[in-house]
Amino acid sequence: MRKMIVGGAQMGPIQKACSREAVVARMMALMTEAHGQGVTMLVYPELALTTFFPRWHAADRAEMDIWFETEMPNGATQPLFDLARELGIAFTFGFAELTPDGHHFNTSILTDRAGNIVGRYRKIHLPGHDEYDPDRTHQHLEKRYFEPGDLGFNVWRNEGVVMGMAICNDRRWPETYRELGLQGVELITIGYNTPSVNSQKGDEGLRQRLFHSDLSMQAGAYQNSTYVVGVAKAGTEDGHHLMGGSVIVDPDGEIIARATTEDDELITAECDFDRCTFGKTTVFDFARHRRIEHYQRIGSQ
Ligand code: ING
Repeated sequence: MRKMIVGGAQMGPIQKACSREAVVARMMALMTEAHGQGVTMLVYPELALTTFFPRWHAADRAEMDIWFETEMPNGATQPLFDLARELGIAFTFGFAELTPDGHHFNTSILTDRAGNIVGRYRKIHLPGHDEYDPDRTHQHLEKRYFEPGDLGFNVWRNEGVVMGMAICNDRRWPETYRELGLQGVELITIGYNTPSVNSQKGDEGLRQRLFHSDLSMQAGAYQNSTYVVGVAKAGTEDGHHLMGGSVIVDPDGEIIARATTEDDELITAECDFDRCTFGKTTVFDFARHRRIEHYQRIGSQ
């Protein structure tokens, strides 16, 4: 019986003026609350340490390097790793990564319950555009400030569970889930920062945005018989609204926990990872049922 209480640490807005230290203090408060509820695996949002800076255009991209971390853990985040070790909580969180050789990624790391980093993922599906777009009401310049991830989709056996990571826009692409599903994933963590107002189509509204977010994660969970935990950074950052809607989805695609606010909010659910086995050995027994000779091969249109 592999049961674990999993937590989603939704975070409210982070203003441009907010320091890393103040943000980490909020993350530690959520971790302490999670400990009180028996959580041993905690999921934080995408770009959890800073405001969602890709909404801003900078002519000189190097101006945005202030939002990036050059090492992890570092001075600002070490207290979070120390607390996790003390409380015995594994966690994932997203941050902007600047590598020693000058590459920029939208990154997420995974730790074990002793605070050791056991996995790293760099966001592969970057939405938006790379040059200022005057036709948009809101800029979404992830393609300007990040390179597509170069590590692929991987899983790690962590605390007895096969875990994988994705980030935000990745959750809208079925390939994300299937690449992890083919590796036997049982828990997919997905932090996100999703603007509630579309910068292209007329405002399809928050309701449909939340629907598409749930739809994507519920389908991915069901079709790969895995838990999926989607965790928002939410609320209004310097006048720009990000939707909430953090959820925990079970291997049948059912939502078993959902945030109700747009602030720092902990959601939890008891996850029994042996429940992933049924789907993987029946309806979604990939070896028995998939017919890859009929599927699109890499490189073909
Ligand atoms: N944000 C958004 C996301 O995929 C977006 C971008 C919003 C795409 C709405 C399509 C529709 O949730 C990030 N950071 O990827």
